[in-house]
Amino acid sequence: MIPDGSWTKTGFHHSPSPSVQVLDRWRIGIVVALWNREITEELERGCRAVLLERGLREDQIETYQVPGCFEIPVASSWFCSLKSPVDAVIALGCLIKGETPHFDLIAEAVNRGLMDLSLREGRPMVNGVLTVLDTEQANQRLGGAHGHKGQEAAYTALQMLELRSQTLQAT
Ligand code: RBF
Repeated sequence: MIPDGSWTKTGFHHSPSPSVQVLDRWRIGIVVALWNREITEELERGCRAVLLERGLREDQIETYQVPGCFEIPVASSWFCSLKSPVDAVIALGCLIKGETPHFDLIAEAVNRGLMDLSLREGRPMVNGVLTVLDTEQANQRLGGAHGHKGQEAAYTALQMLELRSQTLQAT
């Protein structure tokens, strides 16, 4: 079930109700890594479900699949250099520490890549990459004790786009 706006351990996920005209114009890119595919498929499913439930159409959401998390930043930059760039990117992936010796390096590279891109482009790059010790911890973040990180990533993108619409109106 998709939660309505609520407090979770990780913060407040509100459900913006943007005006139809604003909502109609938004385009969101999802970059999903295929390593630990069963997990990332569920992240994407939950993410898309929230976006559609909040009123976006399928044609406003596009997904790029990349091999692993390390490739997420460059594919995100491709979304920004389209003739008609997306308004926000949602990055989804899963890094499992026990199986990834250079876990910290990849996690840091993805974080920095997304942040640099976000500031350069002035667009939200939502970090929905799970960094966990094992698959059990990942599953707890797919609708278990720690919420659903794919859904939360979608709420974050919507919240940032709503804020962006307000700031544009104010300038
Ligand atoms: N990519 C992930 O998205 N999650 C992982 O847990 C992960 N573990 C990896 C472990 C090793 C030993 C290697 C070499 C790569 C791993 N990758 C993982 C893939 C990485 O993000 C990237 O796709 C490749 O390194 C190719 O650039």
